[in-house]
Amino acid sequence: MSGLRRQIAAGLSVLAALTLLPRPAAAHALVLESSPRANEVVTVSPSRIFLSFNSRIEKALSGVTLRGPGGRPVPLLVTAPDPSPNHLALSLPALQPGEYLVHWKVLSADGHVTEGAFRFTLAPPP
Ligand SMILES: [Cu+2]
Repeated sequence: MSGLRRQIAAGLSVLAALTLLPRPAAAHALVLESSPRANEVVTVSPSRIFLSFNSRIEKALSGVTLRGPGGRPVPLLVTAPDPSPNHLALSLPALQPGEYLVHWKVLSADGHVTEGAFRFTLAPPP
């Protein structure tokens, strides 16, 4: 092994050790609960999207987008702010049946940006 390779190998093992360290309890924001729930099939157009996180989030620097059937963006209406610092709630227009993708990206109180996505389906009328 050349000196450079040895240094790279040493660096990689330090990195590996760091990623194995336990994380602080105040972890970055993740969705604990949502409405609609991930992969839920709803029969009535939901009036809003609600996300509950495991920590407080910076709402001004956080956002949610919604894509509907065919990947078309769905406008999310400005709604009365949810008073909880852990919650995001957005009003929805009436939705057409089909599959929807909710994508959220938030800045949590610990300074980390996290993002995630989940789907729900609005079933066609019977
Ligand atoms: Cu974090």
